[in-house]
Amino acid sequence: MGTYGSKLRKHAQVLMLGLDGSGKTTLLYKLMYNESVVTVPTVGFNVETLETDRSSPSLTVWDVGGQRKMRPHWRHHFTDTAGLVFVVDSWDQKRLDETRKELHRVLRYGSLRGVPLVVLANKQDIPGALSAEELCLKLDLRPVCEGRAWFIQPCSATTGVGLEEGFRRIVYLMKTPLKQTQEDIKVKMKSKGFSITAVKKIFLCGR
Ligand SMILES: Nc1nc2c(ncn2[C@@H]2O[C@H](COP(=O)(O)OP(=O)(O)OP(=O)(O)O)[C@@H](O)[C@H]2O)c(=O)[nH]1
Ligand SMILES: [Mg+2]
Repeated sequence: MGTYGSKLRKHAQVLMLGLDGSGKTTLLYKLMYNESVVTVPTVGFNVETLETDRSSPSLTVWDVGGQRKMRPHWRHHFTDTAGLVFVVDSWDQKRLDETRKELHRVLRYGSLRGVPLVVLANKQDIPGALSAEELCLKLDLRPVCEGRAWFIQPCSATTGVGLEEGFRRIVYLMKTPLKQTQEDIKVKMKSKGFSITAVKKIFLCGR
């Protein structure tokens, strides 16, 4: 099943990174408890387990602080990462360049080679937020993700829209051989009846 497939057992580790303030902690707790929590910048990390359907591993999600001083610690979490979720503040265009640099830097690490990636285009509830398509271009996702299964998912940690789809997608990518194209994945998910409602039922039954 390839490099990342071998790491996919009963529990799979998903590493969630992104600049400070991108919304990682907010979305983790929205996903876990459907609650909007008041966050403080994460110093260190939060770790939570998300239950999935029986045919998929449960996810141990590591939410690591994104402040500048925290970023050198990101690499200590790379080993055993089966899936990477990178959260972007889609509204904050001033930090896009910094976002792109950090994402590209992470993807260059050898220990993350072939690890599937979902970029969460967060804060879509704010007027003026860039769309997933715009971010895809501005972050140079296509070239930097060559040789890796990846997807960009619009979402809002405030409303909860798109969060389950994003995590459902990382599970799917972790289970799917790399050679399947993004188009194949779309078709297959549709034929399996993975509608948003179905996702709600199957995924996160531990809620
Ligand atoms: N409008 C809006 N605000 C959001 C959203 N997600 C997060 N926020 C806000 O963004 C701020 C930062 O959110 P956090 O979840 O603490 O960000 P973080 O990525 O965990 O930041 P670090 O822990 O410093 O890495 C908070 O004020 C959140 O309420 C969103 O989808 N929409
Ligand atoms: Mg945080």
